[in-house]
Amino acid sequence: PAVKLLADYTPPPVMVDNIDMEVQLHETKTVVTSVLTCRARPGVSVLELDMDSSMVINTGSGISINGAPAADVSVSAENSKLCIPIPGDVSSAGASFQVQTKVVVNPEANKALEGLYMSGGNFCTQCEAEGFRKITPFPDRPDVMSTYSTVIIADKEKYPVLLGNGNLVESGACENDTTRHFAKYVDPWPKPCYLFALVAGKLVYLKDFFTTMSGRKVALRIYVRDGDIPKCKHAMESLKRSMTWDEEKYGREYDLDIFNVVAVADFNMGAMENKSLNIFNSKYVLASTETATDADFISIEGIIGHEYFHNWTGNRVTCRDWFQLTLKEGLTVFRDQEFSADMGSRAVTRIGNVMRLRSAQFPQDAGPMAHPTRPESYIEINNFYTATVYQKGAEVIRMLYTILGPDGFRRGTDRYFELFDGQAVTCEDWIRALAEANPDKDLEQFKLWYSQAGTPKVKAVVTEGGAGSNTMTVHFEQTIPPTPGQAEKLPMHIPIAMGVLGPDGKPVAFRVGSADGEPVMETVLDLKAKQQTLVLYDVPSGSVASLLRGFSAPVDLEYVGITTSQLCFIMAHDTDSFNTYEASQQLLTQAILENVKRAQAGESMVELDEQIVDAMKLNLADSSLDPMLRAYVLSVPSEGTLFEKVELADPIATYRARKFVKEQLASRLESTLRKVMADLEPKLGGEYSLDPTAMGNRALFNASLELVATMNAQEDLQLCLRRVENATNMTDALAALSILARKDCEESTVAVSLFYKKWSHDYLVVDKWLRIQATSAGANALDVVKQLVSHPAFDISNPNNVYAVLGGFAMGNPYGWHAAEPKGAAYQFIAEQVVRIDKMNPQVASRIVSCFTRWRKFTEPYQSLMKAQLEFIRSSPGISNDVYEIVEKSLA
Ligand code: BAL
Ligand code: ZN
Repeated sequence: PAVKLLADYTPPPVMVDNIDMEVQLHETKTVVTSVLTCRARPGVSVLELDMDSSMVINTGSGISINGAPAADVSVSAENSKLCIPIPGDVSSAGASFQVQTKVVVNPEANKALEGLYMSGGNFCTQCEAEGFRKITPFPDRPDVMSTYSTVIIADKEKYPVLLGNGNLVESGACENDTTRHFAKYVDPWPKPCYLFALVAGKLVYLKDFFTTMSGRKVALRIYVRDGDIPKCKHAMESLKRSMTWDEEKYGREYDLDIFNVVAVADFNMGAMENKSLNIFNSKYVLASTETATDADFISIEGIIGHEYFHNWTGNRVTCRDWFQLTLKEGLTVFRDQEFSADMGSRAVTRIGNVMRLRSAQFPQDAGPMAHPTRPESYIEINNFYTATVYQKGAEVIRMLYTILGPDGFRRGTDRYFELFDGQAVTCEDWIRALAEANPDKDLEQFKLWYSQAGTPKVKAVVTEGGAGSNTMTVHFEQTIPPTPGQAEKLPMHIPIAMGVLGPDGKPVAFRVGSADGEPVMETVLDLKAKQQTLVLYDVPSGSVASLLRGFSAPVDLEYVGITTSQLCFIMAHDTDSFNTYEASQQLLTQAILENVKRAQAGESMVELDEQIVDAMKLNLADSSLDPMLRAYVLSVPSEGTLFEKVELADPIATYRARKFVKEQLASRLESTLRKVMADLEPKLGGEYSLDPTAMGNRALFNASLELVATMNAQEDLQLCLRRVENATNMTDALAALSILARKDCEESTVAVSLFYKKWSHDYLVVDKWLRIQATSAGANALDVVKQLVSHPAFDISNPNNVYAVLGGFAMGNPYGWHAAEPKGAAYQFIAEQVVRIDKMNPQVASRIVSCFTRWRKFTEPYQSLMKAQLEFIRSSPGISNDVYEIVEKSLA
């Protein structure tokens, strides 16, 4: 397959200023007629339109130019381009000309869920990145921006609701066929074709409205299946909050009369920001207390916000080419993270962001799929909707925010919209706008974050001045590890936020750079050189530096020589909640890794240091702290995070050591944990609330219960079972189910079966039930997963089901996945499923095959057995470009 290169970019030979579409919807034969108003660059004599081999096109009579049949039309060898010669008189001097095409597509046969397809008996679309070419021939690239008018025509009975982009201008019955009706939508804002969408079906809606800051009234509707309206309230409230937030924080107002959200059950990704017609995976819309967890409510708010925020960062200002994907995604993730922080608890939101970055992006940055936030080459762009482009991309924006400050950043975004509204631009354009608005800042070196892959490693050595000197010296050294295609790296611009805790634990006011500088409580060092030293003055002897506060840069910080007692001190006293959490994670990581070595050497494990136990107790018992933070501090680092800390990971030894430390925490903290649970118990009843404290209380209770349940006391297992049965909210029920599902006991079997019985009518809850089993089962996980795959509730063509069971197993259950017997049996099973799914849905297959990417990370025999499955997949006939790219890069 062809490799596409950023360096090969050339501007579009033909622009399409407007497209008029008529879509005659039929399940197996939808007829799409499009009229493109084009302008060709001088010298361009052939109009090349992207198309897809799945469409039927009559090159003889199906195409005309300015009303006359087009001559000598051809379809390229691989059926991917429609080539229409432009008669000389038509294209002269850049004049507009109109090209009409007519094609037939088959939505029912479309199981790839890209282009026009059917979900639950309704028509819907997904065009990003390159799905529009499956609907109609078009220059399918984001730098071709057009206005759209779309006439959607369908059977009136079966598809009473017809939705398109822009404003509804006309609708009614079809004159020539009374069984059909139509709706015409006009979208006046030029947009790239990846933002095209249509929906037709039997849907009901929740309606509301929003008055924009200039006083325009916007009709808001969330469309769902019959019966689901009561589950839309949270999404609607989130949408209104998003609209207000974008006005207040960025001065961005919504620009059409309607804004629709549609929930569909079959969707490859989370949601899609199509202009005025966001289409969502239903799991990110539908929520009720009984069926959705606190985490679901938070995700819904964040994703509703994310898609809405794209209206400006993505839609009005879009990407020049797909290499620039992070321009819209990194920025929009940063915006949704800040929105969530403003709506809930900032500290807790930040910890969640970083957990996600570390669990998904750090491994990617350290493996064969490592790529810069702006990749320079790809085979299949769908493979680059990655944690690097999204999560690291958001960290890049956050660092800019830190460097420029809130006002400077806002001046920069204002300038960005002012310069580029209605255009398709690049990451350089973004930096240029920020720099123009902040002439005192130099962002040249910062741009390396867009081109250099790999997680920078920052070593920090802190030394105190001699007695009485009251100085603290912090020496930093940065290195950026080699990544595929990038052996050597230049030093990056890394903002390091830091503060100092005095010997009494209180924050210290210190001076930076000279003894007569202004006293500050916190400073941000611009680390730009490979090695750099910072001297702090007025620092009392015995102070401790708190480095990389708020995780101010996406780096791997090694705080050289920090002692267990200093980490415990930070945990107890730091005013930066992130570093409180971070200290706890470092302590637990060290304890686990020490025991991994022992497990590998066949030695008995060492107990948890008393200081750590005391620090944990202190945190746990401090009811003045945010309960969610207390729960996070108590969380034991995931196996995935632990694998990243060693050269070669032994998954079984890691599992045992982690389990041992978890049991240690449980037994050594037992009385405190039980007291916390008893204190929380009365606060948990009453009306369900999404207030951060209420959510924190639930999280802390459930985290405590999970720990005490590691001791398998009958009363705790019974308590879990009762909670699965009787909890009045899904957060508590699911937490209890996940505790039991990990165990081999009577209560576990009963809980799993009664949960299904209770919820078998709700496909989103069943999806949770599938995932919990796939992620929780132990050494017998492969058998469990095989049973789930043949369970009537599992549908292999539904992406959510596949992500839950196969993804949950291969990427969310390291022990079950690696421990399956005979060794490698799980790898083989998943490889076979990947090949099977790839024939239907390459995007989903390619996400699952990523479970093999880090094969080199593991000790033998795991690595060879994983590699063998990659080779099996590569040799399977007819694999998609999507899967091929991941497999090939993994094996390279
Ligand atoms: N643009 C694809 C889905 C999202 O990131 O919003
Ligand atoms: Zn996005």
